[in-house]
Amino acid sequence: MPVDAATRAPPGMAEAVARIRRVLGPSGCLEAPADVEPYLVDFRGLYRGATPLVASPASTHEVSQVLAICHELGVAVVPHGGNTSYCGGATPHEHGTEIVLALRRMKRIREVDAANYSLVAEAGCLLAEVQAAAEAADRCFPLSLGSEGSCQIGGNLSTNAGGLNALRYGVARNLVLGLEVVLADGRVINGLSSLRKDNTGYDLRDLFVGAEGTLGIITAASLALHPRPRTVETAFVAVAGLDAAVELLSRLRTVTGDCVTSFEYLPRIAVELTVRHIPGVTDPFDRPHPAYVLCEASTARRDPALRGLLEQTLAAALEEGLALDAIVAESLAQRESLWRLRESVPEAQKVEGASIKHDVSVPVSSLPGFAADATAAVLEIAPRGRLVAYGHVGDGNLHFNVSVPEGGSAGEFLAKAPAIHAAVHAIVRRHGGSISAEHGIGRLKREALAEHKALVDLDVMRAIKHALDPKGILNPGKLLPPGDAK
Ligand code: 2HG
Ligand code: ZN
Repeated sequence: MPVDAATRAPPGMAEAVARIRRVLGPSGCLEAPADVEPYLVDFRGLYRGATPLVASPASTHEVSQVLAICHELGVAVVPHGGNTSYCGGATPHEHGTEIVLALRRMKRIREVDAANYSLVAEAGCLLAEVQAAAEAADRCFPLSLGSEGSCQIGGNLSTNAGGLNALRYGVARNLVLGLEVVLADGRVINGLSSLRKDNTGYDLRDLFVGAEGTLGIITAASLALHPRPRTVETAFVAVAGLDAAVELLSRLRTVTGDCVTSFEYLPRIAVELTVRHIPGVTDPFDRPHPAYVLCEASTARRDPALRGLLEQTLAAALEEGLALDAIVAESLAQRESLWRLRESVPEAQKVEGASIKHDVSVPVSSLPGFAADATAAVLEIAPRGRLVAYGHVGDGNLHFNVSVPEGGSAGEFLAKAPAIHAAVHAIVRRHGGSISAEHGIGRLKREALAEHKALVDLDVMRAIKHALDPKGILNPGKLLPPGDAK
């Protein structure tokens, strides 16, 4: 009995809830409205769902039992991590015919193998806890996001999170060695290998990374660690725009021997909004500039020369007019305050009012051309819209966001969202880019996926979904386009 978009609970729901209660006991089941409430609304407040049960298994075996019950009775399951998704991927639908499966009680670091540069973490570990476990072994788990204190590693892998260090270390997918996954019918793939080399057929691990819980539930992961950086230098540089930023990135990568770890771009308005709305944030310079770059370079060596290389490159850039002003952080406190400025931009934009967001990527070399074309297209539709295009320029990922006009009506502005999305996404496509660089598809971008993915790709995705979840119980109505995976 596939659970489709019907608004009626499947006939097996009451029995499923009763059986799950017996398996998990009271500590693993939330049913009171006040307890369930935090699981019903997504991080951005775009969706409000309903559910009769939030099941929180404490072990892989319990996840397996819950899924076996749901599979048998045709009850849909919505996996839920730290609830920091931007696309509503972890929120149940309004009709209340799905149970939520929260991984928060699976929080053990099962193993740290310093010599193998790997660790095994359960899905409910916070990203910050994984980073801390690596650091305690004098290693580094380099995935880093603004939400690392609340997002969970299972969610990071299910959405293939990107974040602030992808330029140097890759995205979540590049940091996984193996996965333990519970399939729709409750069977467990025990793929927690910590090998770097294993050519024994199809790579099942990669199927589940970025699948947003539609193919299986990731319960634990074997993660690749890196040497801990011992020298870290952070610079904040004023530039004229994206052209200058891209040229500066190229120079810094060459001069430092590819030690650039982060390269984040902020237009002037992003600094203005954070200074206006986030207590304690100040403009690092004494006069305004059109745009800025927050750049970090690091190496696992103790290397006093790194700072010199950064300073020399910036001095030459200032001389040529490629950079307009620059500071290199003198202390940990200064470094942290620069990062606070950058990481507060989403919050500041939210406080400022309604916004229309795009999470896109194009080749780094195409960023200036893309941004010029997309800016013109947006301003044609919303002439007073305020462009807040910022982000991970080092890996070609721009959050091409538009804020409501100053003093303008949110309703009128948001009514233009479909036209703005269509225009921006068409330009992304022209520049060989992606309409979702790091936030995933979830519920929000299913229609856009249908428009922008090739038909053959969608066919293969559907075939995989059908093979792994023939009853369509895993996170229905997410990721695959409407009409596909119910
Ligand atoms: C970031 O890079 C996040 O700060 C959020 O991915 C982006 O709010 C956004 O659009
Ligand atoms: Zn981002």
